[in-house]
Amino acid sequence: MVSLRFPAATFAHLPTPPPPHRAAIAAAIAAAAAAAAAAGFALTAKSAGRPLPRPSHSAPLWASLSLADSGAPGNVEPRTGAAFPAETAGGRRLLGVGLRKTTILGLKSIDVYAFGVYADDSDLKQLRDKYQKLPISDLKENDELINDALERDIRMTVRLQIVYGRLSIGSVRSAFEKSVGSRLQKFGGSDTKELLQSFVSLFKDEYKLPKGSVIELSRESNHVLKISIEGEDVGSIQNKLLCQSILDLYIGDDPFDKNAKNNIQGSLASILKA
Ligand code: DAO
Ligand code: DAO
Repeated sequence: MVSLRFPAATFAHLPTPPPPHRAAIAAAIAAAAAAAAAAGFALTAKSAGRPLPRPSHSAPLWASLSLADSGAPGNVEPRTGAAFPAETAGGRRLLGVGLRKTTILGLKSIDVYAFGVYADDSDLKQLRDKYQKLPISDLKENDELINDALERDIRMTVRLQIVYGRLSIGSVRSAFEKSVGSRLQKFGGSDTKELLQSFVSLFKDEYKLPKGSVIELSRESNHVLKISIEGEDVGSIQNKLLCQSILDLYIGDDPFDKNAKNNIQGSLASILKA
């Protein structure tokens, strides 16, 4: 049985006439709230009156996260130059960065987004009792360690920076149905179609994801998946399977970027041995 709930979706009143992209997000969030209500989820749209953060792409691409801001050189995804902060706002530590590509029309390869995977150090310590005794070389290859990271109540964030300049919401929906859908089936079996459909129906056409946009997919305590676009919460859902399925795309056994997965697992191993 899958439980689906949207405890909070946030949109803020804008203090000044907003850039078109942000206005579209606010409108889309309102529409998503209505859709969720119609579909029977508990979703509360709270008009907080707090100013929205500055859109990062009003500056040139990547300028808001310069190398100087983001610490060690390992924080730049080398093929795209996308820079990732060493920590998220919530203090989660960067474990590794990578690239999500796809092919269009069966032949042309495109870079869709760069990503960084983060985890909460204190939550990772749950895994120490089980793994600290193993040599680091084992931990770097240990599939059970990854399964535990995917399944346990460990706060993690995947931060996406859009690289592809012509991303439509329709293509995000169908990519999500395919990638996340296959993982939901892998972990959850048959009754996951409805969960997936309800979830992707919240990705409204009004959202815009221009090059440079930052999306965060966060697993909060108790398996709550929280999504934000440009620092604004767009909704959350408590669902263990969905959290696990999304993280599996990046660190599971058939990841988008194998090299990134190896680096992430290497960082996990070092943290557990420290
Ligand atoms: O323009 O036809 C096209 C190709 C678009 C490919 C899109 C892949 C989308 C991947 C998900 C992005 C999630 C932010
Ligand atoms: O790369 O296949 C993939 C999965 C990417 C997950 C992207 C989730 C995007 C959620 C925000 C959409 C808002 C329109």
